[in-house]
Parts: sequence; C-alpha cells; structure tokens
Amino acid sequence: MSTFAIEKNTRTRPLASELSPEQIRSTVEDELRNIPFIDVHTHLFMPSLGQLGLWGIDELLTYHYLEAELFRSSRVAPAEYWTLNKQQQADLIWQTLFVDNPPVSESTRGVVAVLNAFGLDTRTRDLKQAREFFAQRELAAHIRSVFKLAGISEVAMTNDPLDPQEAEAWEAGAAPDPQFKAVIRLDRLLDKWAEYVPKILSKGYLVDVEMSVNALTEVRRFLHDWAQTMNPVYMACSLEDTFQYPEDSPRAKLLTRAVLPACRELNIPLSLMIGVRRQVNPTIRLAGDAAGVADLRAVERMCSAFPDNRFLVSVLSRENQHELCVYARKFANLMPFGCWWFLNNPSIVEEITRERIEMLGTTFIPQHSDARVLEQVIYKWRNTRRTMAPIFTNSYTLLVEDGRAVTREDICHDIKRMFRSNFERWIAPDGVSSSRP
Ligand code: RAT
Ligand code: ZN
Repeated sequence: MSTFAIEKNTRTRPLASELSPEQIRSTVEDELRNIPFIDVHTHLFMPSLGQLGLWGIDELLTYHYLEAELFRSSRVAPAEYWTLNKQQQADLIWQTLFVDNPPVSESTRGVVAVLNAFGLDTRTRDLKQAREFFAQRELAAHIRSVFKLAGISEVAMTNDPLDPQEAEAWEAGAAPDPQFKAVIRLDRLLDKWAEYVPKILSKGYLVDVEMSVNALTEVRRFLHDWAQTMNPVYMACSLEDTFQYPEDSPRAKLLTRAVLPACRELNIPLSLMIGVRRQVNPTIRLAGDAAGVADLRAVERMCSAFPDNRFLVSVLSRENQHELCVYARKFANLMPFGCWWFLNNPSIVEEITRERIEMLGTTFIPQHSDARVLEQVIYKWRNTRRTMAPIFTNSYTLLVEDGRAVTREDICHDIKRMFRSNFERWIAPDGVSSSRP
C-alpha cells in the first residue's frame, strides 16, 4: 500500500472474495490470459477469400512496418528492393534486421515472438526451417491454432467492395466464416469518387461525377447491396489529418447522404480512423504514409449532428488522444478504440490506456491488432496483454486504497467489457446482430 492509502473504514464488512493487493496483479494476468478477445480491426481475410489472406514467414518479414526499418539499416534502395521476389525480400530483411542487428524494435521483436510461439529457431541464419514449417501447415487448422495462441475468438476484416480482386471473390460467393467478421471499407468510395464512378456505373448503379440526388440514392443502394453480400459489422474509412466535416466535398456529401443513412438503416456503426498523411514517401509504397494532428471538431460535429449514428473512432496522432477522450465524455455515440499503427508501441499504449481509464472508466475498446499477416495476432495481442496488465493492476490497487474492495468477478467483468462486450454492443445494440450467426 502506498503512503497515501486511506485507512480502511472498519464499518465496511470485508467480502470473502476480496482480493489482497498482492492477488490483484495475478488475477488481472489470469483474466487477461483466459478471456478471448475480439480483434475489432485487422486486414486479415477469411480463407474463402483466397489469396487475399496473408500468412507465413515471408509475409511476416515483408510487413510494411519492417520494410520501413529495412531502409534505415540497409543501403538497398527502395527501387532495387521492389525488383526482388518475395523470398529474396524476406531474406534481405531477415539478414539486415535479425542477423546483422539484434531485433529490438517492436515489429522485429514481434517476428521473434511468433517464431518462438511455434518452437522455431529465433537465431537462425537462414529461413529454411521456418519456410518448411509454414509450408506444411493446413490453413484452417493453422488459423485455429493461431487464434488460440493469440487469445482471440473473432477478428474484423477490412473489405473494400471497390477492390477488384476482393469484389470478384465476394461475387463468386465466398462462404462466410464466423471467425472473420466483414467490414465495408469506404476509402476508395469516399476519396476517389470521380475515379470510381465508371466502375460503379458498370455495376448497374446510376451514379454521376456531379453527385446528383439520384446518384446519392444509388450509392445508398450500392451499400445496401454490399451489406447483403458481406453482412458487415460496421463500415469504416481512414481519413487524412486534414479531414474536416462539414465541408464542400464529394466525401462530405457521400457521408451525409449515403453512408450515414445506410449505417442507420443497417443499424451498424461507422468507424473513422483519422490522422494519416498519405504517401509522404511514395518510393517505399505501403510504408510511405505518415501521421499528423487532426482537427477533432469534425468528430464533434458528426457526433452531434447524427445522434442516431454510432461512431467508432481511432486517431493516429498522440496529440489528439486526450481530446478524443474529452469528446467521448460529451457524446455517448462515440466509442474510442485502439492505439492505431504508429501508436501500437508499449510506451504509447501505456500512456493512452491510463488516460482513457482515468477519463472514461471502461467505456472504450483498448486495442485492435491491425494485423495484415495472420500470425501477427500472436505477438500483437501478447504485447497488448503484457502492457495492459500493470495498468489495470494499478487502477484496482488505487481503488482498494480508496476503500472499495475488488473481486475476481469485478476484474473479469471489466476485461470482458473492454475487449468484447463494448464492441458487441456497439455493433448490435439491441442484442441482435445483423450479421450471420
Ligand atoms: O497499420 C497499417 O497497416 C496501416 O497501413 C493501415 O492499413 C491502417 O491500419 C488502415 O487501416 O488504414
Ligand atoms: Zn488498418
């Protein structure tokens, strides 16, 4: 107990199940380990979507987070790197970031954790053993074991109906999979409207670049049709740090007149991921995006103007985090989620999570993995649990010091709420999910 602990009020009868300060930490760790989480934002795909789903050692090593690190430690130029095939790229990254240098960064350490989880050699000079191991895995069984190792039960995908390869797979009748929930991703629709008008027209929707009233109705029909096909748990878009709402732009019109009404009709939330600065260095491709501070008044205006919509919001800049918590205290239709992308590092996750608990209790979703490669969920969720354990322990210790007993049931309730039911209730507030069982 700290020197600031207030002496216990002896009139309060102790509960039989009351945890001592020493038991709190181990109970938090147990419950974090035992409760399967829902991963609310990933770039993983269900097996029926075919080649879109990435897994195995070569994909793990060519993750764009690691590509960004390669160009800092190697003299290879991006243009040269892109001429290599996937295995050559993976070999180069392994040699540079794992053999020539100890892999201490968050993303490199993650690969080590994955290899270790499967009992593979983490100090090997070549990738032969790992390649052989992944080559003999059967995908469905592998997914089950990866989810188990990661401690997750379901993941939300990112499904863009305007991605030609993905649309084709859905149109061919991709079988649903209860472990993978669909999410309609709107980036192309919202940001490249003029470019995609011919494509949407070719699918039988009477849209026009000028965005007539009829075109907006047609976009709504397009979204409903895709909702029928994908059965999404929410719709989502990522937005630049310069995002404003309202504004005179195709995006704002689409949001107001098509996307938000469709979300209301389908009774699903809209996820806004705000603060990306796209392609500040296009030569490194996917790794070339950066982060910027956004004007969150746009979120304020949307939450206030559309009280019947629910918003999931993640912001990329560390500087916007406190403000997001303040807005969540103003608007009950705003659910902050995750420590997104460049924020998914223990030092920053710790700061953000403490701030959120202090300001919002347990009314937020602490983390998502953003995994692009299946096995990444193993290390990303392991890291999340490791970072969160002392934070939750500290919250309960303070509570005990202030005179309220804490039980295992309390801890279980809170962890379930943050990592499962906040999301479940957000996507299906009436307890009836619009998604297939
Ligand atoms: O974290 C990432 O992998 C980013 O490249 C983005 O995909 C981001 O998470 C997004 O969903 O836009
Ligand atoms: Zn993402």
